Amino acid sequence: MQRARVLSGVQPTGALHLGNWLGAIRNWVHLQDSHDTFFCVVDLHAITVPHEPGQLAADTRKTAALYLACGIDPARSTVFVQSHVPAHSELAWLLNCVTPLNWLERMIQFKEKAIKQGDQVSVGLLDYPVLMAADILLYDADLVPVGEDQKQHLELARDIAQQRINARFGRKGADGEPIPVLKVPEPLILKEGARVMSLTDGRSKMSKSDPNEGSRITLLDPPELITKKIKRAKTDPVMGLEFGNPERPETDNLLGLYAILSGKGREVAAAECAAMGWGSFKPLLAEAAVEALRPVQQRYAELSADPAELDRVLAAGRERAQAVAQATLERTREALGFLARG
Ligand code: AQP
Repeated sequence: MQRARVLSGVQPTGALHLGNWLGAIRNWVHLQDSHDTFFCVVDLHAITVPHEPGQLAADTRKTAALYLACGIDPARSTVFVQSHVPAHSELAWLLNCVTPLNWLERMIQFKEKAIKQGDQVSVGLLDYPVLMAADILLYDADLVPVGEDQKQHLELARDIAQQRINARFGRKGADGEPIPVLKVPEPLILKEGARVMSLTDGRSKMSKSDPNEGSRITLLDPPELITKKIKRAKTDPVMGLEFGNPERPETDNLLGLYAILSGKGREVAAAECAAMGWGSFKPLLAEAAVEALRPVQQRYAELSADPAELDRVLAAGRERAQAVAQATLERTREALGFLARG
């Protein structure tokens, strides 16, 4: 039986952190066993906010190398760079022309990011969810792993596919049943979808774009830096660590990180740390983080020493992705009535 196809990606907007790993990439690694997996580095999304041209290519390579270092296996997954497959931009244009503007104006992430940018906000930022719809729909993805923050965007992708393309441009088969142009994807809500919060504020998520580097642990931070960041992480004056106390978001976050990074799980970690003070807990968490990241950093160093290997992986991924994406694009062009390219 054919495996359900999954597509996901991360923007190369800076160094990947524990949130990207525990909330996304670590789950992708498990999905490889059971699904047909496509993972891209979404570099076209990275320029929807101001970016540094001298940094983009290096960050794109780094993100792809980190996918592999975290356990994404190119023999089982298609790993590629979004902008290497031009069909993403082309399908995004076709979808733009059928997507009502007010669907985009109500996207929460746009409103939040637009506030930060004031007059400088680009059309690209508004259009981000349409490009994301193109990313997903091009690969006939059955499932898209989504965190809380991306649910609204996936819903939009579903509405564009169903209401704006299939309902308007789909044909009927000989049996009278509609033949969809685009596959309507389902969200994949992961049981272990960890949401990692900032080290300096337990109520906001750990993020690449937070100007305070101390708010996140990146996957390539050396052990001394990890220890330093954890030492400085915000805590509270209460003795003993616990889960689920809304008054203690930082405690919940740090204990949650310890449970995952130590491999002990929530129950064991909570029992171990129930009476512990911060002075004992923080070195324990630092040790767990350093040990969990050690194999990722080792593999990353190996990959960095052999750039040709990453080039080969991305070239092969591009070829596989291109074949699937182009077929969907041509199907959509035909449904919309374009002259065939011959
Ligand atoms: N703190 C987090 N906890 C759990 N999951 C997270 N993800 C991001 N931050 C956390 C998940 O990582 C994937 C890729 O994210 P992205 O880089 O495409 O964009 P993002 O969600 O906007 O991540 P950042 O770090 O906050 O980036 P910037 O600062 O550039 O916007 C997604 O699956 C996301 O859920």
